[in-house]
Amino acid sequence: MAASAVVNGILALNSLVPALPQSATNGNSNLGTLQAPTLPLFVATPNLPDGLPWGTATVANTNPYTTTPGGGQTHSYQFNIARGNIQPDGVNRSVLLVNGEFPAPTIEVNWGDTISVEVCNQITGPEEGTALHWHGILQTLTPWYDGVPSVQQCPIAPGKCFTYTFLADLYGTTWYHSHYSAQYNAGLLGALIIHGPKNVPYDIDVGPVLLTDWYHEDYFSLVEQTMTVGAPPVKSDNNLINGKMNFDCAFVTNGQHCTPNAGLSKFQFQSGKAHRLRLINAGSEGLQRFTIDGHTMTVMANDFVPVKPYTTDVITLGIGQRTDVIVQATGPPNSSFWMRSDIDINCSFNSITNDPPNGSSHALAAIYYEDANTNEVPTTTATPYGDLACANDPLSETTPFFPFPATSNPAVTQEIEITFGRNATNFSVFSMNGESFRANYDYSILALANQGNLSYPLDPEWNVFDFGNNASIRLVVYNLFPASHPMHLHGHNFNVLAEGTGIWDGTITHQQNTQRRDVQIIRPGGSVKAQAGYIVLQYNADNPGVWPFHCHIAWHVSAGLYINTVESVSLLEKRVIPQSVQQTCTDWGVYAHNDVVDEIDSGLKDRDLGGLMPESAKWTRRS
Ligand SMILES: *[C@@H]1O[C@H](CO)[C@@H](O)[C@H](O)[C@H]1NC(C)=O
Ligand SMILES: *[C@@H]1O[C@H](CO)[C@@H](O)[C@H](O)[C@H]1NC(C)=O
Ligand SMILES: *[C@@H]1O[C@H](CO)[C@@H](O)[C@H](O)[C@H]1NC(C)=O
Ligand SMILES: *[C@@H]1O[C@H](CO)[C@@H](O)[C@H](O)[C@H]1NC(C)=O
Ligand SMILES: *[C@@H]1O[C@H](CO)[C@@H](O)[C@H](O)[C@H]1NC(C)=O
Ligand SMILES: *[C@@H]1O[C@H](CO)[C@@H](O)[C@H](O)[C@H]1NC(C)=O
Ligand SMILES: *[C@@H]1O[C@H](CO)[C@@H](O)[C@H](O)[C@H]1NC(C)=O
Ligand SMILES: *[C@@H]1O[C@H](CO)[C@@H](O)[C@H](O)[C@H]1NC(C)=O
Ligand SMILES: [Cu+2]
Repeated sequence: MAASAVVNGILALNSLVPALPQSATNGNSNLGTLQAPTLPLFVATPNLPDGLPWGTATVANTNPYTTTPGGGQTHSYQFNIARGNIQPDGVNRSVLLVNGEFPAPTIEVNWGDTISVEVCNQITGPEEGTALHWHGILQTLTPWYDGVPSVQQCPIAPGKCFTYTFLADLYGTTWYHSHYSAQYNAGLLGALIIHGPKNVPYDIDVGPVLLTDWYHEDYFSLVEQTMTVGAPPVKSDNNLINGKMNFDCAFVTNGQHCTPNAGLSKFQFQSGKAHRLRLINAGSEGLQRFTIDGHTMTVMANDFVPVKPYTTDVITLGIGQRTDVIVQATGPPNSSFWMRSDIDINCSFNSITNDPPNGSSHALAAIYYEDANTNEVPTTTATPYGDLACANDPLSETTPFFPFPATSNPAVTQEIEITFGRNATNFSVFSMNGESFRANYDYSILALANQGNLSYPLDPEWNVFDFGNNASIRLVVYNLFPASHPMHLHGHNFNVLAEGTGIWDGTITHQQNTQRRDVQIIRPGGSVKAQAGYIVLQYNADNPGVWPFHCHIAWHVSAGLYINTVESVSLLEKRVIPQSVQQTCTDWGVYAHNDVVDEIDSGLKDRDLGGLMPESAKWTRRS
């Protein structure tokens, strides 16, 4: 088959009957099929006002950072993580699945509910540690359930289970993923939906639309490639919507079994109705540009922050970012349209870049109105969006519904420079203020901080920024690297005071009501500060804990683009860490003593200390 035939063929196929069954492409998941239900899936709590835990709270009248509705339910989940072989785009590869599903199961709760997830590590052949992070959840009062190994827990050892229990403290759209090395690249990611007050009316909640760049190699090889001086950059092989896409089998490079026209995701629209789509960039590197042929989109929230609605043709999402949009179904009842998401190859790397329409950087899914034949191939044309910067939409476009002004005199201002280079033994690494992060899985920095210990000998590579008891923190970040980075802070929605290129001149956009979110893209920069990309972020120290601040590109964080911020340390010292969290370190210590752990990236290093620390030095429970 000619190289171009299959992928070009997506647009020239006679029908969209998938060549593979859903079980072959996505295991037990029904996402991406017309059988995937709209949301909500559950009935609201009956004995509460309006059946809703948040009663009369609205987006505009309630400060979500100080208020969470009481009386919520607890939703319990059991997650078994194991290896599997699936063909999401027709190419057979080994992946990591939760309960046999790719994407992993959608978690769906109400604001104020408690989420309890028992995670069992059943990864074998070979074994690996794991840990799940609940992106954007504040974890106020439960900083030990944030899920970053070596920071708030030790990895969940093979054969062990660990239960995360935390409050759904904000509402909107997010996701969860492994935070162990670049493991989520192998498929360990899923949507997390928290229903709350609505700032824009709509009829149908279509649910998550996960946009993920996709790779045919295993993540460990890709991390090795990332860290090898002189090696070409890691490039994605395809781009998926809800875990599905076709691939041109002529481009398979390593002999994997490949089936053409494996099957695209399909969505159902009702003519005349308003649809909510929850867009999530859950990929490893690619910056996504999302469009729907023949439709505009109304933005209602960015990350967990509801915003005054604005209409656009194209949504830009860096890794980790979410945008909730309303799409008015203006087409006739028998119509069908292409949904598209493009990895912007000016900002990201894809292995097949002779586009359009060949490029595997272009994800497609079909939207069928109620009377359309759901196997027909849409014939609509793409919405053009011109030359866009490797950046988020201008800050001036975004106005959060609930204003949360940032103080003009933060207690501490920390400047941070992002650079790229090689370390003393010739591996490629990213650094923040000259230091590249390296984890040590035998420790939890949170547990040490809880004991008042922020003076450990390994301090430099743990990249700890101890902000003591400062009440507000401003981060002025400069990027001296020629690609953008989606920068993510755990435990907070930060105010985004400014972003741009050059030296920040002190100007703040919408000072009384800046954009807030939990990931913000910093622009590419030149190699000197005067030509750097910058972002200026600020947040109040109202959440005692150890909170990572890092680039969300899997390859960059693996290469050390990561710091730990210690917040409100004297309050942190008063917290009592649950015994089960301590147990992860005991179990990991036993496992790492007996097994050789492959060590390569920032998240996998098990530093040689001349033997492991005695157990007592690792964990002392503070009472
Ligand atoms: C599609 O790819 C083939 C093979 O690389 C190439 O010959 C052709 O020009 C491409 N078509 C477009 C439209 O880019
Ligand atoms: C996928 O690869 C695995 C492991 O090599 C193999 O066991 C399985 O049969 C393959 N599946 C297909 C459809 O080729
Ligand atoms: C949809 O219905 C219109 C009006 O009846 C008709 O003109 C058109 O051909 C139909 N389109 C399809 C794809 O069936
Ligand atoms: C990529 O850059 C080229 C050259 O500047 C430009 O023509 C093109 O529109 C850009 N693509 C996007 C998606 O911005
Ligand atoms: C350089 O990075 C590699 C890969 O992370 C690591 O194995 C090595 O120990 C580092 N070298 C130094 C001197 O830190
Ligand atoms: C690192 O590479 C440089 C040249 O690229 C070489 O001069 C130097 O000896 C290497 N260092 C180590 C520790 O291998
Ligand atoms: C802090 O913790 C490290 C690592 O366990 C240990 O080596 C060091 O002695 C501790 N410092 C104090 C003051 O307890
Ligand atoms: C504020 O943070 C700085 C470090 O950035 C630290 O030196 C200082 O002691 C902190 N102040 C308080 C009151 O904790
Ligand atoms: Cu980055």
